[in-house]
Amino acid sequence: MEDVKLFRTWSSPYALMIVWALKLKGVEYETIYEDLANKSSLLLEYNPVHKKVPVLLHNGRPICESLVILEYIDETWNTGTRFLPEGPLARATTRFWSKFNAEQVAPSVFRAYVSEGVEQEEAKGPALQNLDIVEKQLIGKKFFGGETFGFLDLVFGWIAHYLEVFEKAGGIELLDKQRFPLISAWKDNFSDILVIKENWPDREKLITKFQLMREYFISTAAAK
Ligand SMILES: N[C@@H](CCC(=O)N[C@@H](CS)C(=O)NCC(=O)O)C(=O)O
Ligand SMILES: *[C@@H]1O[C@H](CO)[C@@H](O)[C@H](O)[C@H]1NC(C)=O
Ligand SMILES: *[C@@H]1O[C@H](CO)[C@@H](O)[C@H](O)[C@H]1NC(C)=O
Repeated sequence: MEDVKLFRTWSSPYALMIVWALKLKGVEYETIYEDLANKSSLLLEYNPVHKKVPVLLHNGRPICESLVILEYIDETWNTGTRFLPEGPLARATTRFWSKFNAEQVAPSVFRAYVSEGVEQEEAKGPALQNLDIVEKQLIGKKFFGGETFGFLDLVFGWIAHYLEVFEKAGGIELLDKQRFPLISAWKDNFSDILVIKENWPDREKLITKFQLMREYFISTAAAK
């Protein structure tokens, strides 16, 4: 008997990857929605180091950090859909791009969204250059893994929904169809997958949330 619980918030893109992964694997689980302004004692107990969502609880044991959780899910429920490719080299390549997303693509887009004025103009450069690199990864491919959906599609999945939210909430444009034709085509194919499209958080609600978050970041940065 499997006991699976997912600690998440409605808006976290990191937690959404885990929702997709569990649903794609057909794993039954219980959802626990956290209020990050008032974290539950269970969240603090299960993720004492980072105190963040997502946390996966499998038969009472916590697994933290979204990318670690993704690999755990792939190894634990390893029949049917596999997320990681076969073979050490393909896996190393997958982990390389996953790290590039976490360390460069996502932070550079976040900086462009959360800044303003001249600073924002400057921050757009690195974000666009990182997206150029992501674009090149799709040459000749339908998905980041090739013909079939895989680990990197989950990792870059935020680009299909949250990037537009960051653009709207931050008053910037990044994902131009002319400059990024392959990401744009991937976005359509990716968003067409039932499990993906059924679980997007409401776009307008996200924009409102990320606008407020941006105002908060800007006002606290100005106070320093
Ligand atoms: N590196 C973490 C990032 C997760 C993360 O940043 N979660 C945010 C919500 S989107 C959070 O729980 N923040 C709570 C806090 O920082 O206090 C992962 O990949 O799981
Ligand atoms: C914080 O959460 C606890 C339950 O986890 C609840 O009893 C309490 O009212 C909450 N406090 C605020 C300020 O929301
Ligand atoms: C999906 O992928 C195919 C290539 O397999 C591509 O031709 C197409 O433009 C993509 N987008 C949509 C919406 O089908």
